[in-house]
Amino acid sequence: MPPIKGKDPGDLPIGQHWIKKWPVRTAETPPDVDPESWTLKISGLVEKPLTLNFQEIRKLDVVEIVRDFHCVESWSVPDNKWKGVAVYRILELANPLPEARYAIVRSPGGYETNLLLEVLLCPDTLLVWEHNGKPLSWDHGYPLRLIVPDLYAYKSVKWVSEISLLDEDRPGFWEKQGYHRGANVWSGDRFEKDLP
Ligand SMILES: Nc1nc2c(c(=O)[nH]1)N[C@H]1C(S)=C(S)[C@@H](COP(=O)(O)O)O[C@H]1N2
Ligand SMILES: [Mo]
Repeated sequence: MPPIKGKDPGDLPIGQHWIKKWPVRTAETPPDVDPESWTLKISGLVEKPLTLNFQEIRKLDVVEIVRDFHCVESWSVPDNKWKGVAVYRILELANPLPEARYAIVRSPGGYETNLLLEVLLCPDTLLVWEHNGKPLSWDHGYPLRLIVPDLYAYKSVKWVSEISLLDEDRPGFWEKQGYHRGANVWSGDRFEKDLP
């Protein structure tokens, strides 16, 4: 596709191309859950484990960011407006213990990914329910999906139901199959074997 109007060529990470239509990529059977009874559990190495429902999450400070979305398969969707809450806002309610350094983020269907706690604490790491002014569709992770803009999209778990803090790094669904544990798009961290 030709360059997207208003985008600098430097906005595209190495090995990526822009696409217009946002595809759906789901490895598990999507969960069959009513959004109003949706809960998010914060577990593991926290002082106060907690469970919040969708309504309680929406009452936290709502933020909006506009960021590109990059899948490791090489497609990138430009300029997505995400609306949600910063994950750190939720984690600070649970109060992570000093030994917590890693996390596993899970969906009910068994998809999971590992993340550094410091990545979850970045202000741009969000749990979102709106995309470009409309509620996310169920296929894209409604009611709550993670967005980690600078990591490949396999880190952006759809239908997030649990964030568990750990003192060790455990690989998630794609990481067990050789995809990179860190997944930084700007350094092109696609596969573990790329490591020096
Ligand atoms: N729960 C869940 N989240 C997931 C996935 C998945 O299979 N299950 N796939 C990941 C991958 S590989 C990508 S590219 C993006 C795709 O998001 P989309 O389907 O909204 O485009 O979701 C990520 N989050
Ligand atoms: Mo992906």
